[in-house]
Amino acid sequence: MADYELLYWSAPFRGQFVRAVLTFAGKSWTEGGDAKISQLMDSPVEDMPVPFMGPPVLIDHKAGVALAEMPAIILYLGETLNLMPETPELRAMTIKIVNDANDVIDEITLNGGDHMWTEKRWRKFMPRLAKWMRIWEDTGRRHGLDKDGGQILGGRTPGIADVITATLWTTMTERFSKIDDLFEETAPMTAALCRRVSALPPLIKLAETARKDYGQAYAGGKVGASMSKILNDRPMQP
Ligand SMILES: N[C@@H](CCC(=O)N[C@@H](CS)C(=O)NCC(=O)O)C(=O)O
Repeated sequence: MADYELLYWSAPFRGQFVRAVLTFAGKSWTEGGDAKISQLMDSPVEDMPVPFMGPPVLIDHKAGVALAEMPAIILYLGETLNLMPETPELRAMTIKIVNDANDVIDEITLNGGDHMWTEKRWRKFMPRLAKWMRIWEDTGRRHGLDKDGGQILGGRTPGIADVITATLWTTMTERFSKIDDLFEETAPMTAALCRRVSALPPLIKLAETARKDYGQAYAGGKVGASMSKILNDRPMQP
């Protein structure tokens, strides 16, 4: 039996952070699929594996634990799989980065589709997205990151904060050329870190699986389509 069951839509978006950490830790999981998620969301909260509003939900079969809220899931995996840094400060910084990543993906999907992207909205949002990128770049700079090496929070080898960083930016930059251009220009050290971490064999395989299973999709629904329309000005990776 797989170690875990992940309930997340058939798209990368928020679920990809959980998939990436599981993959990085060498863990196996099954996916419940879209129909099961919809059915659970429609069921009484008393019948849910954990009371939740929206996925991801992770079920750890062996421990008999179910969790929702992406940052809580990442914290649980980090703690139980011994992937968290040693000091309280770096553990807190790791979770800060996870929450920042969650904020960025909410903003880039205009809160899950409250509005659709237009050229005008994108131009207005660009400085704010660049500021997010500078937040990553300066976090790395303060921890000794450079273009040729280092991690976002220091240390000798990549940890959860690096996997979350690479998942956030690589899933977007591979699919949206305007984000890619802005990222390379604004946060070159973080971009280089993302390339190094995304080149780890398990993460290469995960990205290939995502492309095979979800195609060019990043997030579902109409907002996903409006992102593809407005945030791309050159053909992206097949
Ligand atoms: N804060 C939650 C957000 C969960 C969430 O918004 N999930 C989305 C998919 S990414 C969903 O399908 N929500 C359905 C809903 O809220 O009705 C987290 O970090 O996990």
